[in-house]
Amino acid sequence: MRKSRILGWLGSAALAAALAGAAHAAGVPTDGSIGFQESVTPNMDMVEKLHTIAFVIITAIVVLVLGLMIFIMLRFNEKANPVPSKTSHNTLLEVVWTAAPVMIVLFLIAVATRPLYYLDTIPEDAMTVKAIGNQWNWDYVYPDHGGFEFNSAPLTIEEAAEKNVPGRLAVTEPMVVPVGQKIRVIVTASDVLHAFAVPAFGVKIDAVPGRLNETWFEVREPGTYYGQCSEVCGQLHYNMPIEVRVLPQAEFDAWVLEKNPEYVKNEGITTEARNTNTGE
Ligand SMILES: [Cu+2]
Repeated sequence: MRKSRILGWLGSAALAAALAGAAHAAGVPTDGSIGFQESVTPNMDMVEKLHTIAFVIITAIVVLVLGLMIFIMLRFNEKANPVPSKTSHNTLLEVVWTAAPVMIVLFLIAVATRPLYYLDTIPEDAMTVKAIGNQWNWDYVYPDHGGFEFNSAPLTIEEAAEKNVPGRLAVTEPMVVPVGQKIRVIVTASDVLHAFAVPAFGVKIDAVPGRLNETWFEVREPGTYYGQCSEVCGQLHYNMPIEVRVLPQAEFDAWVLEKNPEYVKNEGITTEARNTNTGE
């Protein structure tokens, strides 16, 4: 009975793996899926590529070490090898097992440097949104659009079901950004440690009280993308979602107009206008 249950589990895992590619909707986790959410930013593309390289290397190491262990257990156990040799050194072997890991680490450093630098360098023409973590919701501030701000709190499971949006992920008012534009997110917290994380964007950064962290992304596809606070921050940490709505520029401008009519009237809202205003 136990065997059939294990076989059943293996079968469903294999099926889930096979379906994983197709089953992934952008921006939302799906039941039974394996691997990352579909990437919608160059940032996540890089993270994914690096992960694949490291994963291949890790798998090869695991297979090699496991194979060696099994070989040694079979070949050199007391029964198969009653009189052990007294060998204590092998210069060639020692050089190889020192040099090989060093080469692997150097290779990983070589392939990781460019993505790390890319993810860490905020483009100068990025639009800024500030995200402030609170126990247990987020505040968003738009300093480039007159500094309006609003709170983004989780919906209850009932409210989410009523609106037909994902529970524990959808919020009262999402962060909104334009598609195809570089977005700098300045992240901080008002009380304890939180973390701002959106898997489809390849973004995850700590929100630390009294300190500003920053990250950035540029989304290719309009849509709604979900993330969660990713630093254990207290009793309701499990229900501190992040929802980002990515809109075409015109719709984003209309949203800004709705949020801050005064600013739009006085200063205009296009990126060009903003850059002229700030003298960039
Ligand atoms: Cu939190």
